[in-house]
Amino acid sequence: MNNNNDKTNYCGLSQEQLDAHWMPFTGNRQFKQDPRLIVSAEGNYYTDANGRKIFDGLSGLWTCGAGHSRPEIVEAVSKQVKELDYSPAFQFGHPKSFELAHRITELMPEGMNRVFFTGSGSESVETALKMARGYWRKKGLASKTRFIGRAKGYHGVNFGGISVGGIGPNRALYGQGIEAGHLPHTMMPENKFTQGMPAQGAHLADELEEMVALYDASNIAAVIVEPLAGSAGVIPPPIGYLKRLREICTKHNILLIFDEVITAFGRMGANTGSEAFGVVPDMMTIAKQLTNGVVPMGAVVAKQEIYDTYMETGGADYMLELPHGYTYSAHPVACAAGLASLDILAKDKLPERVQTIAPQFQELLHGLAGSKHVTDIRNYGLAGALTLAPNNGQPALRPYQVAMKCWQKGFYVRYGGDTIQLGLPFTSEVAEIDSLINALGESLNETE
Ligand code: PXG
Ligand code: PLP
Repeated sequence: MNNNNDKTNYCGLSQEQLDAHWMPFTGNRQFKQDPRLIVSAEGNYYTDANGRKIFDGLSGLWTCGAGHSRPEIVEAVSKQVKELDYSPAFQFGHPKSFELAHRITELMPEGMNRVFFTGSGSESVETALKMARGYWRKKGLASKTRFIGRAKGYHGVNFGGISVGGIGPNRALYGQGIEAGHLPHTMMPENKFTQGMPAQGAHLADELEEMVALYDASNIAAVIVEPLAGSAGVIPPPIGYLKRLREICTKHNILLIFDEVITAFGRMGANTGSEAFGVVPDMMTIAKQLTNGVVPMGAVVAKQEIYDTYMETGGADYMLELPHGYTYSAHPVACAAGLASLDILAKDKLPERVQTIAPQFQELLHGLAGSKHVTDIRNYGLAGALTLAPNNGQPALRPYQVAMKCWQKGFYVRYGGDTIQLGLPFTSEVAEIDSLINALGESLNETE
């Protein structure tokens, strides 16, 4: 039982209360011995239970790029809860979902103008995969069911997402998934310490031709990749790689899905990764930054032709064209948060701001190149990561130790696998980035 007279404040929580919550992607046993509790947030900072200010070096979980507790979003959400707290998602609508869908399409590449709302990134991925299979069936090509993902890919945690995903530990416990193949990842030893997009590696996209030879295009529904791989430790695409994937997909009549749950709405210094890297997919999954993390929400954005195919083959007009949807699809409170958050993105010109400060972030981050344990550094926009050398065969140990030291120094960074990840708020000042990198450098040096 925690004792509130201790120096450490656990907000009066008992061990029973701590144990009751089975926490996601968390070392539960370790956490509950010494909980790291956050009690409030404003701008680029959290306040922890001991009243310490902590710089938010990952914008929540890549969610809160515009900074925390933005008054515009708080007001929009409060007003919405009072006015319309919930309305049925199926067969009835409310005005804000249509407004938000249209606003999203204005930020998308041309032709990507149909938006299907979900409650998260994982739900967006499942939705996109189902839409792809259904699309081919409706085209009379029912054998096109297989998906191609990529090693190190993260597409959420549901069965479709882990099947196309390429992070072993996220799959190992769960048995048979859906039919998928995996392209090789693009992290090459010769690209170590590259600033921004690596020059080498476009040829890795040609592996898709090998997979087409193996499975046959008549059996492949879609390729799904993150334009920049986030969770696996910020892996920017090699120059020319995405364009090559696009060409091969087009040639073989395979849909290309960009999973932009992390990359959409500013982090790449553009409205989308698609815009930043100059390649247009057929479908895109989005979430996180859509509501600035305030209310859970995701979406799939599809090319009009995909939507039209469903409409044209939908039968009588009272029939459902796509038997799919979530209780919380287009939740009114999420829509209000989304509209306010996209207003801020435009009003404060956040993608431009990211573009402006990204070179300074890059320079400071790569200043860690000589630090203890660091074997690689990667970055693009306001996303960056370090790979650390394993300690006695334990790759995940040092990142955890380094992140804990950063936390003690007043900086929140993400640790996962053998990497430390940074996803700075778009509103970061260069002095804040400098302090964060200094704290990270000290923490690396203090770690065995
Ligand atoms: N696709 C991608 C590309 C993602 O990054 C998801 C799907 C799943 O979204 P939901 O909302 O279901 O979690 C994600 C989520 C990290 C980290 O630290 C990344 C994610 C989630 C939590 C932590 O890299 N990505
Ligand atoms: N399980 C049951 C028993 C349900 O009734 C529902 C929704 O009605 C779901 C799961 C799916 O929930 P959601 O629509 O929030 O994904």
